[in-house]
Amino acid sequence: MLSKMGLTQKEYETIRSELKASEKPFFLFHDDPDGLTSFLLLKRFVGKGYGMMVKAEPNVNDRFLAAAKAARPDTIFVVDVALMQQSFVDTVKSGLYGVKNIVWIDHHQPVKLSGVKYFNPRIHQPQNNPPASYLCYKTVEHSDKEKKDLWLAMAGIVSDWHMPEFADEFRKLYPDLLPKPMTAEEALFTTQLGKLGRIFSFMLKGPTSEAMACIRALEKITSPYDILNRLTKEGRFIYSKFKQINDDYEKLLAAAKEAANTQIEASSIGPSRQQSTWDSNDKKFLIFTYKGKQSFSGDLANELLFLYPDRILVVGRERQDYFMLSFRARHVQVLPALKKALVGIDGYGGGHEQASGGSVNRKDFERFIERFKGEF
Ligand SMILES: [Mn+2]
Repeated sequence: MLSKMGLTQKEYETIRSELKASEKPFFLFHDDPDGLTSFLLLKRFVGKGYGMMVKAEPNVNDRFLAAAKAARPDTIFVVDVALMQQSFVDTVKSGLYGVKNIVWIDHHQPVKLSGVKYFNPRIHQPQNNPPASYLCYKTVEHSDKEKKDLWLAMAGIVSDWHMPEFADEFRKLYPDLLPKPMTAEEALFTTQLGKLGRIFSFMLKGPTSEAMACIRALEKITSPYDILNRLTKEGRFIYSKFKQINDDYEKLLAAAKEAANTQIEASSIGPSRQQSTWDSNDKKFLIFTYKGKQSFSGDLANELLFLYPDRILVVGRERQDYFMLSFRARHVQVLPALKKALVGIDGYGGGHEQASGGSVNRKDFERFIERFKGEF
């Protein structure tokens, strides 16, 4: 644990003064709970502005020019987005758009760009990598003596696999949401705080218009219980969107658990309910594929790794001719095996040593899985 986490006090002050100085802020945020709560924390602090999700590729590029032109902001705040194109910066700051400043708060791999006020804790120290929602909470918390947005921050931070130093403070205020000290992972899968994070994740899935309606509802909510216990109109609206997505997720999770318990390494559910063709051998692996419009591979892989920490996991969604895959393992490295198994196969893969992603052509899938398994 690093003693110094996050940005410097001076940096937080600079961001605060940028927020206070902005008459018309425009927020661009990553479409996950960390990005969403980062945006909400900043917007609640200034009490105005307009927000837009950065979906698909985490890159602020020319596809956002039209929106920036329409919003005519004085400052653009970008949170939890890994990349930005110099051409976007140069165009919006050319004078025609009225944009004076771009403030970028992120915690991914640091990059260099000119004309942007860039805040990234990894510049101070590579391992200094708290979520963007942590940085945004540290930015606004001084204005927030009653800690009224602590619950929002905690949901975003824990969703990004981080347990902050102010978790105890949160536990005292909301003992039912986080009953005891624990890791972020345990909190994610066993507590109401984790459920709140999942609600934020699932409400952003599906059509953008529905996600935006949920975000507008969330902007009006002041208590986590409004959502969790469906106490207000807005809370019920968000919960119903969550439930609709979550029902599909729970079905997949149940099928994956069944596959794990019966040692059948793969199962496939979806409209056609096709059963898989490859055989099981032992409990070293858990290979699970599914069909469906909505991707749950990341969520499923993470929860399955929590439930089966000793397995090597491959979760795949069948999409047209390809399987979109997530790989996870706790005690071994999946990335080198993935790279080797891909040689001569129609597919690609990359990511981290113990959490990778990729894609493999359906016709090569069985051969790929056999080769992947052979690497362990
Ligand atoms: Mn993040």
